[in-house]
Amino acid sequence: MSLKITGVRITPVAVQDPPLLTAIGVHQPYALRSVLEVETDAGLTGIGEAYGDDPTLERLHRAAPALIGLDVFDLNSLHRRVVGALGAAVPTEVLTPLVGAGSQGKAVAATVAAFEVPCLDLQGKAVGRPVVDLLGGPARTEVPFSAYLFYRWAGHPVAPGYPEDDWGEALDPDGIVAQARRMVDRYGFGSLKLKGGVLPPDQEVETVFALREAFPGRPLRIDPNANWSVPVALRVAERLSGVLEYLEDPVGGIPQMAEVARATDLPLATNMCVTSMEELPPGIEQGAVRVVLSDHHFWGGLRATQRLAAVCETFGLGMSMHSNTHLGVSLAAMTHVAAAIPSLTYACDTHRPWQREDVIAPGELTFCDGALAVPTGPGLGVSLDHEALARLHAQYERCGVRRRDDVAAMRVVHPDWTGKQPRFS
Ligand code: GKR
Ligand code: MG
Repeated sequence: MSLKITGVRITPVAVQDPPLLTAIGVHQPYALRSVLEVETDAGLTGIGEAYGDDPTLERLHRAAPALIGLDVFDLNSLHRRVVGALGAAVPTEVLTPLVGAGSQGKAVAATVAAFEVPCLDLQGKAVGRPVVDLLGGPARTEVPFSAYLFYRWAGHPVAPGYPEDDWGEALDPDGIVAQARRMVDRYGFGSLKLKGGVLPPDQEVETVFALREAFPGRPLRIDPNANWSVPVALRVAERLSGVLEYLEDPVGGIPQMAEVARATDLPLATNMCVTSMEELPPGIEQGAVRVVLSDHHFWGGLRATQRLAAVCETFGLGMSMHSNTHLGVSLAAMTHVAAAIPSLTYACDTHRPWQREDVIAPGELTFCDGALAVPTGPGLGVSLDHEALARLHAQYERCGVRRRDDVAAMRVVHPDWTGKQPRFS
């Protein structure tokens, strides 16, 4: 059966996003994603999801024409064609500094990943099997996710009329415990992750203690996205020794992470200092991390995430999964690949509970006891809701946001805000 690409549609969308506070600022009222539809001569269409910021869109549009005629089973050629189309002057800007530094390799990997997922969706649709089966079959039939807790404001400081959510403010331990309670009651999450690097570190430690008291026995994590100096990280690590499942990116850079790692018994995890194949050797040699958070969006796709898993297993590193704001197509892809990696034993991150809008048909992916059942339908096992896609594309056209910029969003309230890191030293 011929299954050659005849067309690619890239639709940028904007989704409402709450005012979640981060190490460098605050989320904008809209987060950007793009939805990919890859058409074939067999009449089948494969779907995928990528970031929707301008640099990503530029890379996707540069690569797309080179994919016409590609057999969707020929994923090695997909890689070669993307490299050829992007050329040496590939824009290397990353979505946010919260996922580490940009590089040419990472830009290529992100572009390959964006098109690999629809190709795998198409392969699955062609043979009538779910993507997890194309990746070697399920090591688990359900994938556990963690509750992703954020300090946050009740509403965005924007023009009246913006439809705020009803989660309310969370700026202290009680607020975060209440948020966690709601996440746990609603979705059943077992592990809890606190996005830190926002308040003075000792206050964030108090929040972790409050979570431990409110949810005894549940695995806890904190992730200040490299907003602490080494001395601050060492002090926090001492206070949280024995309390955390892992400490994520306390400081920036492989040598600094290695310095902290040498001084604590807490496992350090990262989605900032080891985020690409070329960062693995120095990260491993220097002993900077014990857990790598994978993310198929920037590691090069679902198969590259499996290659990452092989390296992690070889060197005794654990694996978890990172998330930015995303929609249901990515959630399906994350679930398939997590299910296919036996050593990915930590509950995965997901921003999904923070989104009220989606591009997939309602009710297709539902958390039950904190986990998602791996879709069993052909391909990704989810389908696009074209009306929703059109609505969210219109929202993209209207909203004017074209890049993620937590610093600019914070300047609306604090005009002198720089977002410079590390803020706490
Ligand atoms: O979306 O605010 C956010 C997150 O902080 C995200 O950008 C990070 O990359 O969740 C991520 C992380 O674990 O570092
Ligand atoms: Mg992180």
